[in-house]
Amino acid sequence: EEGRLQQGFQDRVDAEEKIEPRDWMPDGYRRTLVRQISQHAHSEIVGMLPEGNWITRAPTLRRKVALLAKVQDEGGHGLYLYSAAETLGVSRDELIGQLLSGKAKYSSIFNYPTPTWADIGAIGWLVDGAAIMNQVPLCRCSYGPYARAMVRICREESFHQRQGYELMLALAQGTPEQKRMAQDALNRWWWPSLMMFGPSDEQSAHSSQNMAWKIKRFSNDELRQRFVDATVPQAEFLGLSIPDPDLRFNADTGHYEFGAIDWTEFNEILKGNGPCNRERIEARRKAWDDGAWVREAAVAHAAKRKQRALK
Ligand code: FAQ
Repeated sequence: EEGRLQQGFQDRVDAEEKIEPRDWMPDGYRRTLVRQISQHAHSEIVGMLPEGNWITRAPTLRRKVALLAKVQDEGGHGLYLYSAAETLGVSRDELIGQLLSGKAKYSSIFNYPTPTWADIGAIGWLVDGAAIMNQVPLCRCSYGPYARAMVRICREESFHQRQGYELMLALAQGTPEQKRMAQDALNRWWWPSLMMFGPSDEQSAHSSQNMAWKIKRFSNDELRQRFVDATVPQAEFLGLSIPDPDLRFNADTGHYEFGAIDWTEFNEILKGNGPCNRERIEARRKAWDDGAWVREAAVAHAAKRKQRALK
């Protein structure tokens, strides 16, 4: 019976049918989706912190409005993604508990600091750029609720990426000091952005199964290469240099070759030892505790309305 269900499930996936919440699915498929979607949701929510740091200090009203909208979009993405994860039978409280206890991961990239205004440009350009590269294929993910959430998220990420690139362009064409600031931000965000795509294909534990289930459509290394190929010409247009002495274009393959990634740094961040890991979790804990009265009030209000409706 189990074997027949498994086969029927895989046939549907192979036929590009969407799997919906009430459909039968293997336990492993459910588990990996809860893991990935909740990690993605946590990333959006923790990802509001590095940029939120600059909302009160944006240099102009125009920049402030754009940044405020971007950070608000990230909050929205987190909420859709928690809802998508809830369709798999976990509660939001449980997922948030896993983030706050350190059991659940969120993207390594959000454990780096944002000391200058140019970091806001670099995050939009590189971090959202990498996010789009990884997330556009997720719009075709076999799990319906996740795939549908990704469509709107990718449209918004695309606005975020342009906002960041335009900010970098303004700095790169500004005073020598502004240009130095832009270069410094690129130097600090380049390698962490490449790490966002996850471990190399040989090290990636989940890739082959996730590709068979059509959760993932491309491997970590394939997407990382596409990102490098798309981004190097953008850096050239800005007149900035990529901090990689080994970077070169291979005319035979049509791809850029790049230097070795420091996986020790990546693994340390995953273990909780990055520059801002503790600060990020502390900020989320405080937000959760400070929000307790809102959750209690919402529950009390819902109970009162129900009472009134019964009368
Ligand atoms: N950071 O076997 P794989 C955003 C973990 S964009 C931390 O290759 P998989 C938008 C992985 O979970 C960022 N951990 O795993 C934004 C696994 O650990 P586990 C979020 C990482 O799932 C922009 C282990 O390593 N985007 O938020 C990372 O097949 C600007 C082995 O890895 C998504 O989450 C990492 N970078 O592939 C917001 C996209 N990489 O769970 C604000 C959806 C890997 O076994 C501002 N996720 N790990 O303990 C995915 O596409 C996949 O989950 C991958 C990893 C590609 C991240």
